[in-house]
Amino acid sequence: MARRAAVVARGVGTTLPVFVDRAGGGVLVDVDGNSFIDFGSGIAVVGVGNAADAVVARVQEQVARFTHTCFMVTPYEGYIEVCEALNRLTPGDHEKRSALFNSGAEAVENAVKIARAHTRRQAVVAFDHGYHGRTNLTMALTAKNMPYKHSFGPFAPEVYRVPMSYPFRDPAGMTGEAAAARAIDLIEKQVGADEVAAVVIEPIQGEGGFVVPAPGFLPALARWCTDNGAVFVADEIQTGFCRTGDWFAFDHEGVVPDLVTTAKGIAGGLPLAGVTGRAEIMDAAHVGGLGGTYGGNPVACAAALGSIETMESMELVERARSIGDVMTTRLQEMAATHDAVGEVRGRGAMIAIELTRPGTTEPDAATAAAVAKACHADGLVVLTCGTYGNVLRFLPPLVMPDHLLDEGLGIIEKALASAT
Ligand code: PLZ
Repeated sequence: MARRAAVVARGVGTTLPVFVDRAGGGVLVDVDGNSFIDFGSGIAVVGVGNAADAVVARVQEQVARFTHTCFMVTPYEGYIEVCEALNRLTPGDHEKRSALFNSGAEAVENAVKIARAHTRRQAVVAFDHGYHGRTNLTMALTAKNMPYKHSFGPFAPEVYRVPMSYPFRDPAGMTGEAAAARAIDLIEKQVGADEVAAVVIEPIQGEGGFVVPAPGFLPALARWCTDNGAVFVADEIQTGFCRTGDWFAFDHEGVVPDLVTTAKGIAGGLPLAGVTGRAEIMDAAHVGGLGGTYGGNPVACAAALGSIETMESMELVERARSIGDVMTTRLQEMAATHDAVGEVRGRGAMIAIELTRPGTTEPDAATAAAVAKACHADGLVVLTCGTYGNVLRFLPPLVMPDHLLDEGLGIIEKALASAT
């Protein structure tokens, strides 16, 4: 840590001062030999594990053949295979195209470029509590000032924010349709229906606090986009690739987005991201308008193919559902005895607890931090999130065995008891 402080910019944070030596099967082992149960998956990345056999084998084979040519200069088959997989697995059976990039933020930026080229409009609508990245345009799309935006402006123009459906904090009984009408009214009055190029939304918000919108919210927004010629962009960067108990969270809603952004879980830990969507929208960008030196790097594509193969062969969609059942049951039991737990929510292996002052919805970030710290000290990696910093989120690798899941939940229970 002293060497880190001497050479790494302080803006790059650290959740745990633990240096990893090896990792796999839901366990991180540090350089001192301590082991940690991993309920973070490197922020929802290593669903298939930190070194899945098929990922390792394909990466080793590819890295020995060639590491790079630049797909825009001389293409290679792996990129095509990843696009075929994305077009097959993302929601909807319409004709699709994909393009590959390096990071989630870059995918979101490109989705906006494509939507603008297609619609010849400029305005982009994003949501309260939304998170889309740390580049200039995606900072503008991201809601939370600290730590993501503070002192980093000015931000990209033509970005408008409207209210999310947040059942725990919305007026009691507000339906998804009513929450959508609230957002749509603002869009129509303040932005103008025929100015909107894209509506960008996470189906379940990640950094914003694992906010699951009320049923009906996402379909109503998607319908509005269709009726008004706006591109409906699903940011599935945190929710995608089996995490929520479907290949993509939008599958659950029965909603087919126009464009889908993916990253994180796509490639078993290697940097890769994608934009996938309707052929006529994707192809609106002119030849040469999309790309980047490393986008769809061959080693990252090999990792993605190994990762997707693992998800299919190990049936990780089903596994995410059963992890979700186990976590939700145990956490609801804890909520019944610890009144600091205001809500247990999420879907599949993407579950969180929101901590509040007992009997209220007043956020309690201090207790969330204390519970997280107690978990860390006891050998469990957990992450906090949420606009108010009061949400503890649990994202175990989908390959984690039941006994470790159980042990991790036991650590949370103990930490809740000691911190409250
Ligand atoms: N969209 C929905 O969750 C990344 C951010 C971690 P990148 N979330 C983790 C941090 O503090 O930087 C994310 C996301 C959603 C976009 C992104 C951005 O993906 O690969 O981090 O650029």
